[in-house]
Amino acid sequence: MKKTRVILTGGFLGAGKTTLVARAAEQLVRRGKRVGLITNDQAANLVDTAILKEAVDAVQEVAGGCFCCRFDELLTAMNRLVQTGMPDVLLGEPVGSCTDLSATVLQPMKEFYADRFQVAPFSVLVDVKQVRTLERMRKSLAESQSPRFPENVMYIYEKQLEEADLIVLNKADLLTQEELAEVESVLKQEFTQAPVITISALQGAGVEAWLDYVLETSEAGRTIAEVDYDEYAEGEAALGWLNAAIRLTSETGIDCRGFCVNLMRAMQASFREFSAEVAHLKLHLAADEHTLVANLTSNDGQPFLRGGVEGSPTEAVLLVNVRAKTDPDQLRAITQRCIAKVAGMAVQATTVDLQSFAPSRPTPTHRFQSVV
Ligand SMILES: Nc1nc2c(ncn2[C@@H]2O[C@H](COP(=O)(O)OP(=O)(O)OP(=O)(O)O)[C@@H](O)[C@H]2O)c(=O)[nH]1
Ligand SMILES: [Mg+2]
Repeated sequence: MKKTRVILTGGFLGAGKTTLVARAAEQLVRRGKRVGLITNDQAANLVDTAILKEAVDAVQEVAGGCFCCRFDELLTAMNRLVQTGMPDVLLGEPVGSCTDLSATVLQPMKEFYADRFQVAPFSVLVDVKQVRTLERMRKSLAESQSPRFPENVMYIYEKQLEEADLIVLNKADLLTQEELAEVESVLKQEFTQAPVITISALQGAGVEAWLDYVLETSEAGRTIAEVDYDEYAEGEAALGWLNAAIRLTSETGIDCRGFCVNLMRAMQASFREFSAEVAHLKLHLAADEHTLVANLTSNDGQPFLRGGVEGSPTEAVLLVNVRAKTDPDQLRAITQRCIAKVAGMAVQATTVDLQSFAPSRPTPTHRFQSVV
């Protein structure tokens, strides 16, 4: 039986996993490969699923917990994709606050399902800007700014890198060659177990080379990091999580781009006001078969928008996903207040579904102590 190659792409919230998976899926299709994608989150209404469905049809979602705690659901999703599309390659994106995936997902997959799936080296994406923050923390050079996230959140970030088979330094377009070389050398010194490859998932540089590597290299899950689950759980719980689906209607028509820009700005202003550092705010607005996506990955960053909706539709569906260092009640209050403010009198915003919570303690289905 032909085996399906499984490429898992981890890394912290906002590192660029979905951008890479979407681009890789398109390149694989161009290479004549059949592709299936699997998204993952703690709750429903995923922006990532909506985005990736624009890249390929075969997308399955594991929602309601991370791959490690929902291992059986992950396998069900993988098998469903295999049965329906006979894919050559499956690409999976674990939750960005998740770590210990080598012990809890890669090893069990190798041990129990080697007849069906061939696991590729585990790639961990890292945002060039985030590495610089880590470097400053390490050197205790807080400069004028304090670290974006508390130490227990940074613990997860470091553990992710420690278990990587391949570190993928992303957003290379944001730094000069000199700065990139400096960041690469920090990573190589700190995380000696994995080679480092530099890409720009957004612009495409290095993505073909990354694909060649993960398609051709067979060693996967080479390292299991030592993870203290108390600290890991505390780090995850320090982040508030919110997923919502909102129906927008207006008799006079909705200025979709204006709505998204204003909502991003209003939420960014509130995050700053309440010192609620955002890890990732994602919006997906769909109307009349068109879509618009907006992202914000730090309180002092620029909102990123792509896509667009033509004209002024009278109805739209907005998905809002937020992960920020704040408690879930405050996150809910900020989100609801900002949506109401931006909608004003002209647009009616009806909440179809809204979940806000702090992720609960991870309890993996399997947890291997050693590499198989
Ligand atoms: N400049 C630049 N931006 C990038 C690059 N890759 C991704 N981004 C941007 O980073 C933001 C987050 O990207 P995503 O792909 O959604 O990140 P993610 O890792 O999937 O985030 P989560 O699903 O929240 O964990 C978006 O605004 C992307 O456009 C890149 O190579 N360069
Ligand atoms: Mg994503």
